[in-house]
Amino acid sequence: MDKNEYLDLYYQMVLIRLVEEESAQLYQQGKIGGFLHLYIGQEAVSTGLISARQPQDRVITAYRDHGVAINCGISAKQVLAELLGKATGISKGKGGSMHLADVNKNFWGGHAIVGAHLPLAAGLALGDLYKKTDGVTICMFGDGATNIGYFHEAVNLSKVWNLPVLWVCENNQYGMGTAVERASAVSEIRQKADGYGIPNSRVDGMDILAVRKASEEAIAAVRNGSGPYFLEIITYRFRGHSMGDPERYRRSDEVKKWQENDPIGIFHRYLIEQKIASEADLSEIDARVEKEVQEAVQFAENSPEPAPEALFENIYVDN
Ligand SMILES: Cc1ncc(C[n+]2csc(CCOP(=O)(O)OP(=O)(O)O)c2C)c(N)n1
Ligand SMILES: [Mg+2]
Repeated sequence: MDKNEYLDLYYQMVLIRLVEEESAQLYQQGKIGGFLHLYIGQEAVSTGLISARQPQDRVITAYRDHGVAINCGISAKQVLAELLGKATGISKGKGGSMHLADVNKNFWGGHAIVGAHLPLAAGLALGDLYKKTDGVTICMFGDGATNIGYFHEAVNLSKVWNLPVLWVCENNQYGMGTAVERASAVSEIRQKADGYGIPNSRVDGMDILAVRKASEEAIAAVRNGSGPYFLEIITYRFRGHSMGDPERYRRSDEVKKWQENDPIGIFHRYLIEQKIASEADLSEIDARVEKEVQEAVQFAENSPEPAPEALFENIYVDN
């Protein structure tokens, strides 16, 4: 990677962090309806993973989707406007936090039902196999999703049909208030892939370069026709499951310990220590992101609500 590529990864992670911090404030001001699940702490996962994809590779995820959308090229403006339910949002203000999507950027959403997008990912991958493209479907989901029936059905079928899909489990240690060891029969989630004969590995999700390298290798293997691959990425959500979570299920010293391993801080130190970037380079990015996010908030707040007629639009696909 050249210097600009390193700096771009840093930029994307800081952008996600600030968009999420702003979202939390907007939520507390009552400007965002419904649930809001923040990605703070997990930025290195999607930034490293999606930096390894080619444009023909599809990305699909669950409801913790703001960061994933940004990594797929959706702007902070379009994300924040969507969170505020505005017509200028990426889903025209009708999807909200859990339903960001832009098929033109090969980002297939944001899905609210735990595990339900895994069969969709299998279907997308089947489409690519059928049409003989060399696209890989990258399907991201949480540790909790791996205890759901849909997970097992989709993962099994992916091996039976040798689908070009990369299964990516973001193991952030909890599904709502339930710790992994209380809900999963195996502590290493990747072991579930063994049951379906799918090659798998586990990587530190606080180290963006480790995520990127593992993702590049996994995507290349899938693209080369060897069938599905399963990557477990170890991470932690620094905030509650969603806004308003009293977090009675975990100790504050546990949260603090993980926060000392902040993926942005780790990468910042690495860039300085390796003399890839200077403090001035990184401060310039921090300032640029701050400005970009403030402009995005203004844009979202000043944008119009969807018109009443919009209720009847985007119901059916026009062919
Ligand atoms: C089928 C279904 N069951 C239950 C829920 C309620 N629910 C929402 S998020 C969640 C936890 C999922 O945890 P995980 O997959 O680890 O994702 P994370 O929130 O940690 O990113 C649950 C049980 C749901 N949305 N869908
Ligand atoms: Mg989880």
